[in-house]
Amino acid sequence: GAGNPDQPVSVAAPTSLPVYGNPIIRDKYTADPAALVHQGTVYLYTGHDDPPPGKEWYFMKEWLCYSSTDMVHWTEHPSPLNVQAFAWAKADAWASQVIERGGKFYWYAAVEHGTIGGKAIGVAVSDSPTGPFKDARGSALITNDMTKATGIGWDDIDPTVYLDDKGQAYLYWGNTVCYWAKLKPNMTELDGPIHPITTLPRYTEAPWLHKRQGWYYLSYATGFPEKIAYAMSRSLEGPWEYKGLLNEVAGNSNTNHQSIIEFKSQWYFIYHNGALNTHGSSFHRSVCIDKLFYNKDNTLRRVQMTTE
Ligand code: FUB
Repeated sequence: GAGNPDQPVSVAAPTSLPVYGNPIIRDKYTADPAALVHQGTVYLYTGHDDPPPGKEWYFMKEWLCYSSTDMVHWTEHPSPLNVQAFAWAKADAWASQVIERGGKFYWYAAVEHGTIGGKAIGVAVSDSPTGPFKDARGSALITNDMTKATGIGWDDIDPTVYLDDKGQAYLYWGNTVCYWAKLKPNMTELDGPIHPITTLPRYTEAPWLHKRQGWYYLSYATGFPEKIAYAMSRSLEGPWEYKGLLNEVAGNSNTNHQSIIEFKSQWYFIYHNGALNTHGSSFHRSVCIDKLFYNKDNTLRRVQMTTE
C-alpha cells in the first residue's frame, strides 16, 4: 500500500497504450479464439461480441483478425469476414477456425442458416491469411438436417479442422455431440459419412485438435459453465481416451473456448474469459493467452490462468 516501501506501487495503464498481459485485446470484446501459425507469424482469428446496451446474448456479426510474431504485441487487421459473406446465412458469426493448405487459407465458420434454420458451417477461402475471404461453396458445408443425433438446432457449431501428415483433412464440430467427417482435398466438400463420438464425458462444445510426438489431442469444453477437458489418441479417427481437465471456468464467462498452438518451441493455451466486463460477461468476452506444458508421459498439465 501507499507508504510501504516493500510494496510495489501499481499504476493503472491507460488503455490507449500497448497493454501486455491478459486479456490481450482491450478495445473490443473478442471470443472463440482460433490461432494459425504460418511462416513465423501467429494469426489469431476471433469472434466479436458486440451486444446493444442492455442485451445479454451472443450478438456477433463479424470475425476479427490479429497477428503477432512474439505472442505479446498484436496487430489488428481489417475484419476479413462477416455473416454477409455467406449469402445463405442470416446471423451469428460464431466460432471458427482458419487453416492453410497448398497456399490457400480456408476459414470454417458457424452461422445461422437463412432457410434451413439452425446453425450451419460455411467455408470461406483466401490467398492470404488476412483476407479478403469469400464464400468457397455458395452453400453451407454442414446443415442442421445432416446431423440428427441431438434434435437441437445449434449442434452444428464450433468447427475445427486438422490436416494430417498424409494430406487427409478432418473436420470436427458440434454442441452436445461431437461430430467428425473427412474432407476432400479441395477442403470444401465432405468425403464420407458423419460420425458422432460417444466417448467424451460431459462434452459441451468447442473441439480443438492438435498433435505432439505422435499423439493427437482432442480438447473440448465440458459442463456449463464450461471447463476445458481433453482426450488423447494415436489416430484422428479415435478411439479417444479421456484424460481429464485442462482448464477451470474462465473468470466470469460461461464459455471458455480454447485454441492450442506451438509457436517458437513454446505451447500456448488461448481462450476467452469475462475479465473486461463486470456484468453480463458471458456476452462481453475477452481473449487471453497462457502457456501450456506437458508431463513426461505426454499428458497435459493443468493451465494456470494468469493476468501476465
Ligand atoms: O460465441 C458463440 C458460442 O459460444 C461459440 O460457438 C461457443 O463455442 C461458445 O463460445
